[in-house]
Amino acid sequence: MKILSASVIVTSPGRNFVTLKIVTDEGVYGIGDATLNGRELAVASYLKDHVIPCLIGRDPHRIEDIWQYLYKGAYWRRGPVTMSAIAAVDTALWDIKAKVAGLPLYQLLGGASRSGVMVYAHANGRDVAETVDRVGEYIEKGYKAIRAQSGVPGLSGVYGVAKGKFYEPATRGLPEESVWSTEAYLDFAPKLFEAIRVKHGPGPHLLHDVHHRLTPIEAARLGKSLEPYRLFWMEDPTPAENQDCFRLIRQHTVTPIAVGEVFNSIWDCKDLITNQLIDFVRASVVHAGGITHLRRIADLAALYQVRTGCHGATDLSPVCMGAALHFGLWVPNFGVQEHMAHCPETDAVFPHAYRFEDGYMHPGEVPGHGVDIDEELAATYPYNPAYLPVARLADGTLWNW
Ligand code: CS2
Ligand code: MG
Repeated sequence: MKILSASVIVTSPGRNFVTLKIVTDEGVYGIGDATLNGRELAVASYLKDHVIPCLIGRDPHRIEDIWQYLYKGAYWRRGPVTMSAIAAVDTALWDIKAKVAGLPLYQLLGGASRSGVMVYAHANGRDVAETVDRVGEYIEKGYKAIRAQSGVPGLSGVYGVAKGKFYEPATRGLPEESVWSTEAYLDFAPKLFEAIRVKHGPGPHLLHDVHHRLTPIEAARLGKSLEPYRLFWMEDPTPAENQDCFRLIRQHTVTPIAVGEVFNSIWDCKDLITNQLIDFVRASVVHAGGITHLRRIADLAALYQVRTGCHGATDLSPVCMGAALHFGLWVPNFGVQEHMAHCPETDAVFPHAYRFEDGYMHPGEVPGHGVDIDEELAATYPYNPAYLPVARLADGTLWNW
């Protein structure tokens, strides 16, 4: 079998997505997600102009060799654009291999380690009361794990709080700017989780995304102040460039820490994992080099009892979600999978076999990763530039969004 052709499909059903389609000379094809929010066209070009010419004529079954070829052969290793492009190729090749084998992808990874993949939903509200109600709505829907994000009094445009029903971070046109205040947030956050526990009790797993906003000592303070509410995790408390700073957070709090959605390779995770500075690694199929590389990250994490908590926001396409659910059904050190539901337009462009049931998702039993793309429908949604927001402090200082 040989790779006959490959194409990049850019579409915008509700939001922008980039998908790679690889077709073999035996008519079997595979697809992979290559969406990098706010920088989509950079990956599309990387694939179209640099990667696809190198794929034609190769044996699609040699997934590992092609992965190494694209990683080492690029000379310029790592980084979000390169690793998202490699991820798209890798995911498409695993899709092909599983289709040829006539098996759902998780069977090729080693079979199911559980009956379903526990997922967490996004409950967000303009204030405590609204957020507490949203949490209740998701409990009603069967979710066992819920992330809670609320508006903070005195702050407009806080991360994770929807303008409408559903939260979508990227906005059309140039980046929106919002003003951030750590003081207002630090005093407020414990009150939110106290209210949720008072209303909904000790049952639900509660998660919170700090979204890189705090300094290490502020993150330590937050973690400590949230301990009474036994969070499942506190996510991205501080930017993870200087990873030694997590030692300071660990010194002060036992609130579990999740990091890694912006990570692109095992090298970004290694020190946090081997020094027991995080409890969950959030690297995803699409941004961390595909199934082939994410397995390596998970295997390293398992040695340190660090569990997976893969990123699954709406800017990761249903193709990524499908692959992530196969990965989540297999991976021995599974923690939880993020599930931010896509809009109906997106779901129509990406028909899929995965389903939600009582707080768990299952990738389905069809051969491959179970997600397809309707190219005709996709073509009716042209690309529409959109950017992630920017945050500034009250004095205008550029801050971490
Ligand atoms: C967030 C994301 O879901 C999350 O955990 O951190 O919504 C993130 O802001 C977006 O994926 C960025 O594109
Ligand atoms: Mg996050």
